[in-house]
Amino acid sequence: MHTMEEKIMNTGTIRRKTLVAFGVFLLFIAACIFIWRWIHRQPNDNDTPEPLRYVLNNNEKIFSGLFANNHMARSYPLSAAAARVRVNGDAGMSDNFDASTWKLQLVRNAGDTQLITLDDIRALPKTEIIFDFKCIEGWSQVTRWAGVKFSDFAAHYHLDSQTQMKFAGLNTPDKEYYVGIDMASMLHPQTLLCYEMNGQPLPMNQGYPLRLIIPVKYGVKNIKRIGTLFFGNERPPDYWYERGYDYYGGL
Ligand SMILES: Nc1nc2c(c(=O)[nH]1)N[C@H]1C(S)=C(S)[C@@H](COP(=O)(O)O)O[C@H]1N2
Ligand SMILES: [Mo]
Repeated sequence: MHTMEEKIMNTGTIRRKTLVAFGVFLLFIAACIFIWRWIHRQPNDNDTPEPLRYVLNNNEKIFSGLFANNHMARSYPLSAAAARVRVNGDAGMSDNFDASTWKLQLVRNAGDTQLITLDDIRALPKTEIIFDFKCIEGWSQVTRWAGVKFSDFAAHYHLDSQTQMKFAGLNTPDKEYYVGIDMASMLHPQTLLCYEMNGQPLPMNQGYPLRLIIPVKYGVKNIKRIGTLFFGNERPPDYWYERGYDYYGGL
């Protein structure tokens, strides 16, 4: 049996505990506001406050370290491939593009650009892949693509010194969209210079005549309508990196 006194004491204890809990909560909120303000008062690197950029750069180190060419993206049976493939992103996909005069500009060295036709590329060994294409916006879709492995292309065109470099850069013909890819990912056996989707030539809005399909990266790196391909040891400019995403965009 509780006496009246005990009950009053218990109510007091409860009230005190509630006040302490509420005080801790207020302190927590204040700390969050303080940290948030501090982050935003820091200098920016590439539009991202430095503390956040620091986290992104460290993620990059971890993921580029983990990455190896023996890690394969899962492939799927033909029956899993979507018939209606989602279209996303139209930077560099201007209407006034003249497909009839398109040639891939392969910059072998500064001032040494080789022009390559779609027929040249189609003549190389063809590889097909069905994989889960993942966009950073949160959707994914199992889709079917075909083209030449970049590694086969590089062997055919004797890009030996070029593939010793750290990065490949790819731009649309109008230079409105551009990506930089680390060479290990470029040479990955699932990375394609792709000219077919679902057994048909690429649709215009999906990058006709040639796009990159790189299953070890998020959608952003799968540049549609490649105009120029070049190589270097410095990171080439990258459209979504400039908008705050991590450079490697790996999965
Ligand atoms: N030229 C170009 N390529 C691009 C983009 C773009 O805006 N322009 N968007 C990227 C993004 S964010 C995604 S998810 C994929 C979408 O490819 P899809 O339209 O074939 O689905 O293309 C990538 N390649
Ligand atoms: Mo995307």
